[in-house]
Amino acid sequence: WPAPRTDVARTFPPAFSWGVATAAFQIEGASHTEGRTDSIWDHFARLPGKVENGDTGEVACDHYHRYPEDVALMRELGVDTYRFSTSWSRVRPDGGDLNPAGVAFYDRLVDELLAADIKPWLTLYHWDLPQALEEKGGWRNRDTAYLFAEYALDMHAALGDRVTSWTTLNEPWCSAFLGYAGGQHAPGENDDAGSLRALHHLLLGHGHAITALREADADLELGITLNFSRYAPLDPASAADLDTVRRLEDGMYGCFTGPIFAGAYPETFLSDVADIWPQDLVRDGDLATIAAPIDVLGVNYYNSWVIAAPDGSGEVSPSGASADGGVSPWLTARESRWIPTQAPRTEMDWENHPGAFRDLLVELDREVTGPAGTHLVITENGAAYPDDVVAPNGEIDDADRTTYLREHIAAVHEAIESGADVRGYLLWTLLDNFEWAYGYGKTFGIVHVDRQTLQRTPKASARWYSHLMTSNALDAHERNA
Ligand code: GBH
Repeated sequence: WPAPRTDVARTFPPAFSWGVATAAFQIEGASHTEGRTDSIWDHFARLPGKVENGDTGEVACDHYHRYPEDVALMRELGVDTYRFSTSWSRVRPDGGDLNPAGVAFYDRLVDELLAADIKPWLTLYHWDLPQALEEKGGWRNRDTAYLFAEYALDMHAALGDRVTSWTTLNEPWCSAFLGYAGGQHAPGENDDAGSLRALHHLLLGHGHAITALREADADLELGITLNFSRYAPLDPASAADLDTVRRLEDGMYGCFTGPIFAGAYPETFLSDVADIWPQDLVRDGDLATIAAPIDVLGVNYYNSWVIAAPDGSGEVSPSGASADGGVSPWLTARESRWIPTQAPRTEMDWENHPGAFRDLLVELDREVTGPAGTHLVITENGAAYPDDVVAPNGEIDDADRTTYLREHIAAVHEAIESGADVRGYLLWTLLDNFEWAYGYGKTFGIVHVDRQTLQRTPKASARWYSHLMTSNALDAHERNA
Protein backbone atom coordinates (compact mmCIF):
# COMPACT_ATOMS: atom_id res chain seq x y z
CA TRP A 1 0.00 0.00 0.00
CA PRO A 2 2.05 3.00 -1.19
CA ALA A 3 2.01 5.80 1.38
CA PRO A 4 -0.03 8.90 0.53
CA ARG A 5 2.13 11.96 -0.09
CA THR A 6 2.12 14.44 2.75
CA ASP A 7 4.68 16.81 1.22
CA VAL A 8 2.14 18.56 -0.98
CA ALA A 9 -0.56 21.02 0.04
CA ARG A 10 -4.10 19.69 -0.43
CA THR A 11 -7.33 21.65 -0.56
CA PHE A 12 -10.58 19.79 0.03
CA PRO A 13 -13.84 20.32 -1.90
CA PRO A 14 -15.69 23.45 -0.69
CA ALA A 15 -18.64 21.54 0.77
CA PHE A 16 -16.47 18.94 2.56
CA SER A 17 -17.57 18.49 6.21
CA TRP A 18 -15.10 18.37 9.06
CA GLY A 19 -15.85 17.30 12.55
CA VAL A 20 -15.53 14.88 15.41
CA ALA A 21 -17.41 11.78 16.56
CA THR A 22 -18.31 10.43 19.99
CA ALA A 23 -20.64 7.78 21.45
CA ALA A 24 -23.13 8.09 24.31
CA PHE A 25 -21.83 5.36 26.58
CA GLN A 26 -18.23 6.45 26.17
CA ILE A 27 -18.74 10.06 27.29
CA GLU A 28 -22.10 10.75 28.94
CA GLY A 29 -21.83 9.20 32.39
CA ALA A 30 -24.97 10.00 34.46
CA SER A 31 -25.79 6.37 33.96
CA HIS A 32 -28.72 6.31 36.37
CA THR A 33 -29.81 9.92 36.16
CA GLU A 34 -33.34 11.07 35.29
CA GLY A 35 -34.72 7.66 34.54
CA ARG A 36 -31.89 6.02 32.61
CA THR A 37 -31.53 2.31 33.33
CA ASP A 38 -28.78 -0.23 32.63
CA SER A 39 -27.55 -0.93 29.15
CA ILE A 40 -25.63 -4.10 28.36
CA TRP A 41 -22.41 -2.12 28.85
CA ASP A 42 -23.37 -1.02 32.38
CA HIS A 43 -24.06 -4.64 33.21
CA PHE A 44 -20.98 -6.03 31.44
CA ALA A 45 -18.61 -3.50 33.02
CA ARG A 46 -19.67 -4.71 36.48
CA LEU A 47 -18.75 -8.32 35.70
CA PRO A 48 -15.30 -9.08 37.11
CA GLY A 49 -12.49 -9.14 34.57
CA LYS A 50 -14.45 -7.88 31.59
CA VAL A 51 -13.21 -4.28 31.49
CA GLU A 52 -9.62 -3.35 32.29
CA ASN A 53 -9.05 -1.90 35.72
CA GLY A 54 -12.73 -2.47 36.58
CA ASP A 55 -13.60 0.81 34.84
CA THR A 56 -17.27 1.62 34.24
CA GLY A 57 -19.29 4.22 32.36
CA GLU A 58 -20.91 5.68 35.48
CA VAL A 59 -19.09 8.99 35.22
CA ALA A 60 -17.24 8.71 31.89
CA CYS A 61 -16.59 12.31 30.81
CA ASP A 62 -19.74 13.56 32.57
CA HIS A 63 -20.74 14.97 29.21
CA TYR A 64 -24.38 14.71 30.34
CA HIS A 65 -23.73 17.66 32.65
CA ARG A 66 -20.82 19.29 30.84
CA TYR A 67 -22.21 19.31 27.29
CA PRO A 68 -22.34 23.13 27.09
CA GLU A 69 -18.60 23.26 27.74
CA ASP A 70 -17.96 20.50 25.20
CA VAL A 71 -20.04 22.21 22.53
CA ALA A 72 -18.22 25.51 23.21
CA LEU A 73 -14.92 23.68 22.83
CA MET A 74 -16.01 22.23 19.49
CA ARG A 75 -17.07 25.64 18.34
CA GLU A 76 -13.67 27.08 19.24
CA LEU A 77 -11.96 24.31 17.32
CA GLY A 78 -14.04 25.03 14.23
CA VAL A 79 -16.02 21.77 14.09
CA ASP A 80 -18.80 21.91 11.53
CA THR A 81 -20.37 18.47 12.10
CA TYR A 82 -20.69 16.61 15.40
CA ARG A 83 -21.52 12.91 15.29
CA PHE A 84 -22.91 11.64 18.60
CA SER A 85 -25.10 8.73 19.61
CA THR A 86 -28.24 8.57 21.70
CA SER A 87 -28.65 6.14 24.56
CA TRP A 88 -31.61 3.83 24.04
CA SER A 89 -31.67 3.17 27.81
CA ARG A 90 -31.98 6.88 28.50
CA VAL A 91 -34.86 7.57 26.15
CA ARG A 92 -36.69 4.24 26.53
CA PRO A 93 -35.52 2.84 29.88
CA ASP A 94 -35.52 -0.96 29.85
CA GLY A 95 -36.48 -0.67 26.19
CA GLY A 96 -40.02 0.29 27.23
CA ASP A 97 -41.96 3.53 27.26
CA LEU A 98 -40.55 6.89 26.33
CA ASN A 99 -38.78 8.81 29.10
CA PRO A 100 -39.32 12.52 28.45
CA ALA A 101 -36.50 13.53 30.81
CA GLY A 102 -34.08 11.41 28.80
CA VAL A 103 -35.23 12.80 25.49
CA ALA A 104 -34.91 16.31 26.91
CA PHE A 105 -31.18 15.88 27.27
CA TYR A 106 -30.77 15.33 23.51
CA ASP A 107 -33.14 18.18 22.88
CA ARG A 108 -30.87 20.52 24.85
CA LEU A 109 -27.76 19.12 23.19
CA VAL A 110 -29.13 19.61 19.68
CA ASP A 111 -30.21 23.17 20.47
CA GLU A 112 -26.80 23.93 21.91
CA LEU A 113 -25.12 22.56 18.78
CA LEU A 114 -27.31 24.53 16.42
CA ALA A 115 -26.72 27.71 18.40
CA ALA A 116 -22.98 27.08 17.95
CA ASP A 117 -23.51 26.57 14.22
CA ILE A 118 -22.57 22.89 14.42
CA LYS A 119 -24.53 20.33 12.44
CA PRO A 120 -25.79 17.44 14.61
CA TRP A 121 -25.31 13.95 13.16
CA LEU A 122 -27.19 11.36 15.18
CA THR A 123 -26.29 7.68 15.54
CA LEU A 124 -29.12 5.65 17.04
CA TYR A 125 -27.13 2.66 18.23
CA HIS A 126 -23.52 2.63 19.35
CA TRP A 127 -23.54 -0.72 21.17
CA ASP A 128 -25.62 0.12 24.26
CA LEU A 129 -28.71 -2.11 24.15
CA PRO A 130 -31.03 -1.82 27.17
CA GLN A 131 -30.09 -4.67 29.51
CA ALA A 132 -33.78 -5.57 29.91
CA LEU A 133 -33.91 -6.38 26.19
CA GLU A 134 -30.77 -8.49 26.47
CA GLU A 135 -32.58 -10.54 29.08
CA LYS A 136 -35.10 -11.38 26.37
CA GLY A 137 -32.35 -12.52 24.02
CA GLY A 138 -30.99 -9.17 22.88
CA TRP A 139 -30.10 -9.03 19.20
CA ARG A 140 -30.58 -12.79 18.97
CA ASN A 141 -34.28 -12.08 19.39
CA ARG A 142 -36.02 -10.86 16.23
CA ASP A 143 -38.30 -8.56 18.27
CA THR A 144 -35.30 -6.35 19.03
CA ALA A 145 -35.21 -5.33 15.37
CA TYR A 146 -38.81 -4.05 15.55
CA LEU A 147 -38.22 -2.29 18.85
CA PHE A 148 -35.20 -0.58 17.33
CA ALA A 149 -37.33 0.87 14.54
CA GLU A 150 -39.84 2.15 17.14
CA TYR A 151 -37.03 3.79 19.06
CA ALA A 152 -35.78 5.39 15.82
CA LEU A 153 -39.21 6.89 15.21
CA ASP A 154 -39.37 8.24 18.77
CA MET A 155 -36.09 10.02 18.26
CA HIS A 156 -37.24 11.37 14.94
CA ALA A 157 -40.47 12.67 16.49
CA ALA A 158 -38.42 14.50 19.11
CA LEU A 159 -35.52 15.81 17.02
CA GLY A 160 -36.45 15.40 13.36
CA ASP A 161 -37.26 19.08 13.01
CA ARG A 162 -33.57 19.87 13.71
CA VAL A 163 -31.53 16.75 12.95
CA THR A 164 -31.27 15.79 9.29
CA SER A 165 -28.41 13.24 9.29
CA TRP A 166 -29.20 9.87 10.86
CA THR A 167 -27.11 6.73 11.21
CA THR A 168 -28.86 3.57 12.31
CA LEU A 169 -26.06 1.36 13.66
CA ASN A 170 -22.41 1.86 14.47
CA GLU A 171 -20.20 -1.09 13.54
CA PRO A 172 -22.77 -3.88 13.84
CA TRP A 173 -19.88 -6.32 13.24
CA CYS A 174 -18.72 -5.52 16.78
CA SER A 175 -22.23 -5.90 18.22
CA ALA A 176 -22.78 -9.27 16.56
CA PHE A 177 -19.37 -10.90 16.74
CA LEU A 178 -17.41 -9.25 19.56
CA GLY A 179 -20.62 -9.26 21.60
CA TYR A 180 -22.14 -12.68 20.91
CA ALA A 181 -19.26 -14.83 19.55
CA GLY A 182 -15.94 -13.56 20.90
CA GLY A 183 -17.34 -12.19 24.14
CA GLN A 184 -14.87 -9.26 24.37
CA HIS A 185 -17.79 -6.84 24.19
CA ALA A 186 -21.15 -6.79 25.95
CA PRO A 187 -23.13 -8.95 26.38
CA GLY A 188 -20.04 -11.17 26.46
CA GLU A 189 -21.54 -14.32 24.99
CA ASN A 190 -19.75 -17.20 23.23
CA ASP A 191 -22.60 -18.31 21.03
CA ASP A 192 -21.54 -18.80 17.41
CA ALA A 193 -24.99 -19.44 15.96
CA GLY A 194 -26.38 -16.67 18.16
CA SER A 195 -23.90 -14.23 16.66
CA LEU A 196 -25.34 -14.97 13.22
CA ARG A 197 -28.85 -14.38 14.55
CA ALA A 198 -27.58 -11.07 15.93
CA LEU A 199 -26.03 -10.21 12.56
CA HIS A 200 -29.31 -10.72 10.74
CA HIS A 201 -31.47 -8.97 13.33
CA LEU A 202 -29.14 -5.97 13.45
CA LEU A 203 -29.45 -5.69 9.68
CA LEU A 204 -33.21 -6.15 9.89
CA GLY A 205 -33.46 -3.43 12.55
CA HIS A 206 -31.41 -1.18 10.30
CA GLY A 207 -33.72 -1.84 7.36
CA HIS A 208 -36.91 -1.24 9.35
CA ALA A 209 -35.50 1.95 10.87
CA ILE A 210 -34.46 3.27 7.45
CA THR A 211 -37.92 2.51 6.06
CA ALA A 212 -39.68 4.19 8.98
CA LEU A 213 -37.46 7.29 8.94
CA ARG A 214 -37.76 7.65 5.18
CA GLU A 215 -41.56 7.49 5.49
CA ALA A 216 -41.49 10.11 8.21
CA ASP A 217 -39.38 12.48 6.12
CA ALA A 218 -38.14 11.80 2.60
CA ASP A 219 -35.45 14.48 2.87
CA LEU A 220 -33.37 12.99 5.68
CA GLU A 221 -29.80 11.91 5.01
CA LEU A 222 -29.84 8.27 6.14
CA GLY A 223 -27.15 5.66 6.50
CA ILE A 224 -25.26 3.08 8.49
CA THR A 225 -21.66 2.98 9.72
CA LEU A 226 -19.51 -0.11 9.20
CA ASN A 227 -15.96 -0.89 10.29
CA PHE A 228 -13.43 -1.56 7.56
CA SER A 229 -9.85 -2.73 7.32
CA ARG A 230 -7.97 -3.88 4.26
CA TYR A 231 -6.39 -7.29 4.14
CA ALA A 232 -3.47 -8.07 1.84
CA PRO A 233 -2.42 -11.65 1.13
CA LEU A 234 1.09 -12.41 2.35
CA ASP A 235 1.71 -14.21 -0.93
CA PRO A 236 -0.51 -12.85 -3.71
CA ALA A 237 0.23 -15.97 -5.75
CA SER A 238 -1.05 -18.29 -3.01
CA ALA A 239 -4.62 -19.46 -3.52
CA ALA A 240 -4.81 -20.32 0.18
CA ASP A 241 -3.75 -16.82 1.25
CA LEU A 242 -6.17 -15.25 -1.21
CA ASP A 243 -9.00 -17.41 0.09
CA THR A 244 -8.17 -16.42 3.67
CA VAL A 245 -8.38 -12.76 2.70
CA ARG A 246 -11.67 -13.41 0.95
CA ARG A 247 -13.10 -15.05 4.09
CA LEU A 248 -12.02 -12.10 6.19
CA GLU A 249 -13.54 -9.59 3.80
CA ASP A 250 -16.80 -11.52 3.80
CA GLY A 251 -16.86 -11.96 7.57
CA MET A 252 -15.79 -8.43 8.46
CA TYR A 253 -17.94 -6.44 6.02
CA GLY A 254 -19.23 -8.41 3.04
CA CYS A 255 -21.89 -9.95 5.28
CA PHE A 256 -23.16 -6.36 5.80
CA THR A 257 -22.54 -4.68 2.43
CA GLY A 258 -23.96 -7.69 0.57
CA PRO A 259 -27.45 -7.53 2.09
CA ILE A 260 -27.48 -3.70 2.21
CA PHE A 261 -26.25 -2.98 -1.31
CA ALA A 262 -26.91 -6.18 -3.24
CA GLY A 263 -29.92 -7.61 -1.38
CA ALA A 264 -28.17 -10.89 -0.46
CA TYR A 265 -25.57 -12.41 1.82
CA PRO A 266 -22.53 -13.33 -0.28
CA GLU A 267 -22.74 -16.97 -1.42
CA THR A 268 -19.16 -17.51 -0.28
CA PHE A 269 -20.05 -16.24 3.21
CA LEU A 270 -23.09 -18.50 3.45
CA SER A 271 -20.97 -21.47 2.54
CA ASP A 272 -18.30 -20.51 5.14
CA VAL A 273 -20.94 -20.48 7.88
CA ALA A 274 -23.18 -23.24 6.52
CA ASP A 275 -22.60 -25.46 9.58
CA ILE A 276 -23.92 -22.92 12.04
CA TRP A 277 -26.33 -20.80 9.98
CA PRO A 278 -29.79 -21.09 11.56
CA GLN A 279 -32.14 -22.33 8.85
CA ASP A 280 -35.14 -20.41 10.18
CA LEU A 281 -33.31 -17.08 10.37
CA VAL A 282 -34.12 -15.23 7.14
CA ARG A 283 -37.82 -14.75 6.43
CA ASP A 284 -39.52 -13.67 3.23
CA GLY A 285 -39.15 -9.97 2.71
CA ASP A 286 -36.24 -9.51 5.12
CA LEU A 287 -33.62 -9.01 2.44
CA ALA A 288 -35.75 -6.44 0.62
CA THR A 289 -36.19 -4.53 3.90
CA ILE A 290 -32.46 -4.59 4.58
CA ALA A 291 -31.69 -3.35 1.06
CA ALA A 292 -33.72 -0.13 1.52
CA PRO A 293 -31.70 2.55 -0.29
CA ILE A 294 -29.42 4.68 1.88
CA ASP A 295 -27.77 8.01 1.17
CA VAL A 296 -24.52 7.57 3.01
CA LEU A 297 -22.24 4.76 4.04
CA GLY A 298 -20.26 5.74 7.11
CA VAL A 299 -16.74 4.34 7.07
CA ASN A 300 -14.89 3.71 10.32
CA TYR A 301 -11.28 2.97 9.53
CA TYR A 302 -8.33 2.36 11.85
CA ASN A 303 -5.93 -0.29 10.54
CA SER A 304 -5.06 -2.86 7.90
CA TRP A 305 -3.25 -6.18 7.97
CA VAL A 306 -1.21 -8.65 5.98
CA ILE A 307 -2.91 -12.03 6.14
CA ALA A 308 -1.85 -15.58 5.45
CA ALA A 309 -3.55 -18.95 5.42
CA PRO A 310 -3.13 -21.10 8.54
CA ASP A 311 0.12 -23.00 8.78
CA GLY A 312 -1.10 -25.67 11.16
CA SER A 313 0.54 -24.11 14.23
CA GLY A 314 -2.78 -22.75 15.46
CA GLU A 315 -1.17 -19.36 15.99
CA VAL A 316 -3.19 -16.38 14.74
CA SER A 317 -1.05 -13.52 15.67
CA PRO A 318 2.63 -14.32 16.03
CA SER A 319 3.49 -10.69 16.69
CA GLY A 320 0.88 -10.05 19.32
CA ALA A 321 -1.02 -7.99 16.77
CA SER A 322 -4.36 -7.18 18.27
CA ALA A 323 -6.38 -9.19 15.82
CA ASP A 324 -9.90 -9.12 17.12
CA GLY A 325 -11.03 -10.22 13.67
CA GLY A 326 -9.92 -13.66 14.82
CA VAL A 327 -13.00 -14.02 17.00
CA SER A 328 -15.57 -14.82 14.37
CA PRO A 329 -16.35 -18.50 14.40
CA TRP A 330 -15.26 -18.94 10.81
CA LEU A 331 -12.06 -16.96 11.42
CA THR A 332 -10.71 -18.84 14.35
CA ALA A 333 -7.09 -19.28 15.26
CA ARG A 334 -6.94 -22.21 12.91
CA GLU A 335 -8.22 -20.22 9.97
CA SER A 336 -6.06 -17.13 9.53
CA ARG A 337 -2.68 -15.73 10.43
CA TRP A 338 -2.10 -12.01 10.95
CA ILE A 339 1.44 -11.28 9.78
CA PRO A 340 3.31 -8.37 11.38
CA THR A 341 4.96 -5.78 9.12
CA GLN A 342 7.38 -2.93 9.77
CA ALA A 343 4.50 -0.43 9.82
CA PRO A 344 4.23 1.77 12.91
CA ARG A 345 1.61 0.79 15.48
CA THR A 346 -0.65 2.72 17.77
CA GLU A 347 -1.09 2.01 21.45
CA MET A 348 -3.79 -0.52 20.48
CA ASP A 349 -1.08 -2.47 18.61
CA TRP A 350 -2.95 -1.72 15.40
CA GLU A 351 -0.78 -1.28 12.28
CA ASN A 352 -0.92 2.03 10.44
CA HIS A 353 -1.34 1.67 6.68
CA PRO A 354 -2.75 4.97 5.40
CA GLY A 355 -2.27 3.87 1.77
CA ALA A 356 -4.70 1.02 2.43
CA PHE A 357 -7.29 3.56 3.59
CA ARG A 358 -7.10 5.34 0.21
CA ASP A 359 -7.39 2.07 -1.70
CA LEU A 360 -10.35 0.99 0.42
CA LEU A 361 -12.27 4.21 -0.26
CA VAL A 362 -11.61 4.07 -3.99
CA GLU A 363 -12.72 0.44 -4.17
CA LEU A 364 -15.82 0.95 -2.01
CA ASP A 365 -16.89 3.88 -4.16
CA ARG A 366 -16.28 2.01 -7.38
CA GLU A 367 -17.75 -1.35 -6.45
CA VAL A 368 -20.22 -0.89 -3.61
CA THR A 369 -21.57 2.57 -2.96
CA GLY A 370 -21.08 4.46 -6.24
CA PRO A 371 -23.31 2.16 -8.30
CA ALA A 372 -26.02 2.49 -5.61
CA GLY A 373 -25.88 6.29 -5.65
CA THR A 374 -24.66 6.32 -2.05
CA HIS A 375 -21.83 8.58 -0.94
CA LEU A 376 -19.16 7.99 1.68
CA VAL A 377 -18.40 9.87 4.87
CA ILE A 378 -15.56 8.95 7.18
CA THR A 379 -17.53 8.59 10.41
CA GLU A 380 -14.47 7.57 12.47
CA ASN A 381 -10.71 7.62 12.06
CA GLY A 382 -8.14 8.30 14.72
CA ALA A 383 -5.53 6.76 16.97
CA ALA A 384 -4.73 5.91 20.57
CA TYR A 385 -1.35 7.00 21.86
CA PRO A 386 -0.12 7.52 25.40
CA ASP A 387 -0.15 11.17 26.42
CA ASP A 388 3.18 11.19 28.16
CA VAL A 389 5.03 13.98 26.37
CA VAL A 390 4.35 17.43 27.76
CA ALA A 391 5.80 20.37 25.83
CA PRO A 392 7.44 23.33 27.64
CA ASN A 393 4.22 25.32 27.15
CA GLY A 394 2.38 22.65 29.14
CA GLU A 395 0.55 21.30 26.09
CA ILE A 396 0.32 17.54 25.58
CA ASP A 397 2.59 16.96 22.62
CA ASP A 398 0.85 14.07 20.84
CA ALA A 399 2.97 14.26 17.68
CA ASP A 400 2.29 10.60 16.82
CA ARG A 401 -1.44 11.25 16.72
CA THR A 402 -0.95 14.27 14.45
CA THR A 403 1.23 12.20 12.12
CA TYR A 404 -1.44 9.48 12.00
CA LEU A 405 -4.13 12.04 11.21
CA ARG A 406 -2.06 13.87 8.60
CA GLU A 407 -1.29 10.66 6.71
CA HIS A 408 -4.84 9.33 6.87
CA ILE A 409 -6.40 12.63 5.85
CA ALA A 410 -3.95 12.81 2.93
CA ALA A 411 -5.20 9.32 2.01
CA VAL A 412 -8.79 10.60 1.98
CA HIS A 413 -7.73 13.42 -0.32
CA GLU A 414 -5.99 11.01 -2.69
CA ALA A 415 -9.16 8.90 -2.77
CA ILE A 416 -11.18 11.98 -3.71
CA GLU A 417 -8.62 12.80 -6.41
CA SER A 418 -9.18 9.29 -7.75
CA GLY A 419 -12.89 10.00 -8.01
CA ALA A 420 -14.26 8.57 -4.75
CA ASP A 421 -17.34 10.47 -3.52
CA VAL A 422 -16.22 11.15 0.06
CA ARG A 423 -18.02 14.10 1.60
CA GLY A 424 -16.76 14.41 5.12
CA TYR A 425 -14.27 13.38 7.77
CA LEU A 426 -15.26 12.98 11.42
CA LEU A 427 -12.33 12.32 13.69
CA TRP A 428 -12.46 9.76 16.46
CA THR A 429 -12.54 11.36 18.95
CA LEU A 430 -13.08 14.64 20.75
CA LEU A 431 -12.45 13.50 24.33
CA ASP A 432 -10.38 10.81 26.00
CA ASN A 433 -13.17 8.47 27.06
CA PHE A 434 -14.35 4.99 28.05
CA GLU A 435 -12.61 2.81 25.47
CA TRP A 436 -14.89 -0.22 25.95
CA ALA A 437 -13.04 -3.31 27.21
CA TYR A 438 -9.89 -1.18 27.66
CA GLY A 439 -11.61 1.19 30.08
CA TYR A 440 -9.97 4.60 30.44
CA GLY A 441 -6.52 3.17 29.76
CA LYS A 442 -6.46 3.84 26.02
CA THR A 443 -6.87 7.42 24.89
CA PHE A 444 -8.09 8.43 21.41
CA GLY A 445 -9.01 12.04 22.25
CA ILE A 446 -7.61 15.22 20.76
CA VAL A 447 -8.69 16.69 24.10
CA HIS A 448 -7.26 15.26 27.31
CA VAL A 449 -9.72 14.57 30.12
CA ASP A 450 -8.23 14.45 33.61
CA ARG A 451 -9.73 11.38 35.30
CA GLN A 452 -9.82 13.10 38.71
CA THR A 453 -11.10 16.56 37.85
CA LEU A 454 -12.61 15.76 34.41
CA GLN A 455 -10.96 18.96 33.23
CA ARG A 456 -10.66 19.18 29.44
CA THR A 457 -7.31 20.23 27.91
CA PRO A 458 -6.82 20.32 24.14
CA LYS A 459 -3.72 18.46 22.98
CA ALA A 460 -1.35 19.68 20.25
CA SER A 461 -3.29 17.51 17.77
CA ALA A 462 -6.44 19.54 18.52
CA ARG A 463 -4.65 22.73 17.54
CA TRP A 464 -3.37 21.06 14.37
CA TYR A 465 -6.83 19.68 13.47
CA SER A 466 -8.48 23.01 14.18
CA HIS A 467 -6.21 24.68 11.62
CA LEU A 468 -7.09 21.98 9.11
CA MET A 469 -10.84 22.29 9.67
CA THR A 470 -10.89 26.06 9.45
CA SER A 471 -8.61 26.26 6.38
CA ASN A 472 -10.18 23.22 4.65
CA ALA A 473 -6.65 22.33 3.59
CA LEU A 474 -3.71 20.16 4.58
CA ASP A 475 -0.45 22.07 4.61
CA ALA A 476 2.56 20.55 2.88
CA HIS A 477 4.66 18.71 5.40
CA GLU A 478 8.40 18.71 4.85
CA ARG A 479 8.94 15.01 5.40
CA ASN A 480 6.97 12.07 4.06
CA ALA A 481 6.56 9.33 6.64
C1 GBH B 1 -14.54 1.99 17.02
O1 GBH B 1 -14.40 0.62 17.06
C2 GBH B 1 -15.73 2.33 17.83
O2 GBH B 1 -16.83 2.71 17.03
C3 GBH B 1 -15.46 3.36 18.88
O3 GBH B 1 -16.50 3.39 19.79
C4 GBH B 1 -14.13 3.06 19.53
O4 GBH B 1 -13.88 3.88 20.64
C5 GBH B 1 -13.07 3.26 18.50
O5 GBH B 1 -13.32 2.52 17.35
C6 GBH B 1 -11.68 2.95 18.96
O6 GBH B 1 -11.53 1.60 19.28
O7 GBH B 1 -7.77 -4.77 13.61
O8 GBH B 1 -7.73 -6.91 14.55
O9 GBH B 1 -8.77 -5.15 15.71
C7 GBH B 1 -13.34 0.11 16.33
C8 GBH B 1 -13.28 -1.37 16.58
C9 GBH B 1 -11.28 -2.00 15.50
C10 GBH B 1 -13.23 -3.37 15.40
C11 GBH B 1 -10.70 -2.78 14.40
C12 GBH B 1 -12.67 -4.12 14.29
C13 GBH B 1 -10.74 -4.85 13.24
C14 GBH B 1 -9.98 -6.09 13.59
N1 GBH B 1 -12.74 -2.03 15.44
N2 GBH B 1 -11.24 -4.12 14.39
S1 GBH B 1 -8.47 -5.71 14.40
